[in-house]
Amino acid sequence: MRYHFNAMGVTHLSTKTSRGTPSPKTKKTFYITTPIYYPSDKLHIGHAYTTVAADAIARYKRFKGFDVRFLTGTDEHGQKIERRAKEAGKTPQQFVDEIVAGIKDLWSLLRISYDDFIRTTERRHIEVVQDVFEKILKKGDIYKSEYEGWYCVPCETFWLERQLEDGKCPNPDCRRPVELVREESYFFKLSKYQDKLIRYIEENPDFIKPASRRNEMLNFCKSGLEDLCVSRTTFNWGIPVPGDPKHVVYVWFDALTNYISALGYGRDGEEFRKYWPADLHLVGKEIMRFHTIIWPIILMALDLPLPKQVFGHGWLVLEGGKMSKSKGNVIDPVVLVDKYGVDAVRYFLLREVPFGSDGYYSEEALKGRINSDLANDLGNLLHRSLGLVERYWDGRVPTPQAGDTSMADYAREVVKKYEEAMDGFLLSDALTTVFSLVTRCNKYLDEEAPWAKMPRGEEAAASTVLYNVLESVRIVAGLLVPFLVETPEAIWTQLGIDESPRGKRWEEVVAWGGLKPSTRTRKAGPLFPRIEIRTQDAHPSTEGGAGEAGSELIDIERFKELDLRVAKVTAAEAVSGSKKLLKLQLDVGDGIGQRQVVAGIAKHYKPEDLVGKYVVLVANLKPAVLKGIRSEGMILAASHGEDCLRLLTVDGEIPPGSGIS
Ligand code: ME8
Repeated sequence: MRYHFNAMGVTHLSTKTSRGTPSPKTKKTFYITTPIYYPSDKLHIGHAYTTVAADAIARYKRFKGFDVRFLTGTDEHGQKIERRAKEAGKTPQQFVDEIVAGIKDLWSLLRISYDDFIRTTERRHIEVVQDVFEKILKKGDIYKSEYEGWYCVPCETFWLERQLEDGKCPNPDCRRPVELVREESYFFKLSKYQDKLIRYIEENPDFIKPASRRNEMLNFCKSGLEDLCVSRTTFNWGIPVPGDPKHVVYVWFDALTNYISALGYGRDGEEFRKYWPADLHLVGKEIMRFHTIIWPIILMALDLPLPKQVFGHGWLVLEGGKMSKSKGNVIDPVVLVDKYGVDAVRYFLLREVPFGSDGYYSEEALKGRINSDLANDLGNLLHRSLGLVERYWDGRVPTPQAGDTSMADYAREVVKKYEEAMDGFLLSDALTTVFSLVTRCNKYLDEEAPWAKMPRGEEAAASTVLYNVLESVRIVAGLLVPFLVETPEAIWTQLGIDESPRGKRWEEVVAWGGLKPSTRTRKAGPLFPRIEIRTQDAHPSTEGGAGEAGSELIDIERFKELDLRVAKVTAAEAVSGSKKLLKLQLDVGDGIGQRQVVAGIAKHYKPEDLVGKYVVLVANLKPAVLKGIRSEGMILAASHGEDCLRLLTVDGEIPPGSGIS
């Protein structure tokens, strides 16, 4: 299919309002874009990575009070799509319409908060591309000539003979055969702008990030830019060149223009004036060249300001290399969200890979993150602190006393570091910082052991500890707002806060002291249920079904989940009304402190025989209540039938709290 012109030819667009520097901005704006996706296949988890990252940044900026414009969309023209449609027995338009609908569904599943979705087959885009092409043509920076060279259809990229690798596409991830193209073409004078672009990159160190990609692009420019072929005549599925409709505009020239066509460049100009230049183009590293060389030169030719930053993130790869349909190793994000939930998938994508570098994807790593960070560290912290509130403070947030500011100071430091990371778009660093606060809280709770303070009558100190932990958790939920879409609300609800942190002012959410003492808490089920990691999952190549002996084995990682500690019995007494139970007080060293455990050993040990013994405690067992007495862990014993039971002890003295492995 080819776009038809009306009798008047190309629609001419008003440009009066769109030239030059936009008018001064009254409110802080933030314009962020993702690449526009090829609707040629179903999108995989690698594609989702770019968009989830952009979404987290957009949400953060909104939280900080910016007027955000977040754009994504689809790149629907070109030879690749035309061929795929033909193979599928569809017209290109039918073909892309179906896939685009699926892409939009995926973005709503992942809760991508885009403000606009541009399709390059929309009239609003086509008109702007034709206008841009014509303007540059009139200026003399596009000229007609003859192209003879190589073209890679899967990459939609022109290559010079000397760039090919063994006669094939030099893109290390493609290496497919290239096609010889000889046709009349329009060329864009990249060479004319080479020095200007080099100067610009050198004078604006933030324009290309991370720095390694900046050097790569600078070297590329310095090696000499060739004029770029910007039209094709051997297929139809594209935007016709104005006044010469046997040519269609080169798909990258067409696609890059989306960043301004979506703002109505050359039309009423309102949004364009407000949001251009873009604050951030977020793209994968393999398309940096298009975004930091071709796109800036198009903008220079139009006398428009350049985007403030192009950030090239790394790839999410599998052990066998990059995901691709041809390798048959694509991971479907829909399946993962279905299995693990949207927040777990979003968390994993943004936490696992240092933003900017490549990172490995595996389902084991995803499960590991869910279990260790979300279920154990965060979920358990909330659960056990609310458990203590229920047990000792009648389910109400305790009132802190002045004095212990250690957690408040720590939280303030975390907020500062988090802001620095987020402002540099270092998403995984920001999450690491948030979870350092979670870890600190768990440690603080263990060290301060409010459950031991209460029986000693140190209620004021215990209240302060609990308040500090709950307040830190409230702030943690706030800091997770850009990343997770359900969990921050769930945490605030359990803390008894009726509002959502989303939509509240940033300053208010992160300021220490937001949680009101006496608030009635609402402890609920775990935030993230632990995922069973079966041996077969960890070793997918292991043969054998679930019924075989091998499947009973656990791996070392699973064993390490047990926190086994040496504990010294400091007191023991019978539990009234029970013939089986003894109540023990244990010293578990400086790290964990005192623990009270109820053990079913009364038939085998007298209380006085136990004091001074070194026993083995499972320290990370969920607390339980036996005969109305709280038991914080379990001591291990060997048993043989009903009558024979022997406690596990250690062979000689060792400091209480020592780990057992
Ligand atoms: O390049 N890991 O579209 P696209 C991380 N239409 N990111 C990945 C990835 C992976 N395994 N696989 C893909 C295009 N991506 C053009 C863009 S913009 C004017 C035109 C990222 O659908 C990739 O790096 O091939 C890119 O940023 C995005 O998905 C879209 O890729």
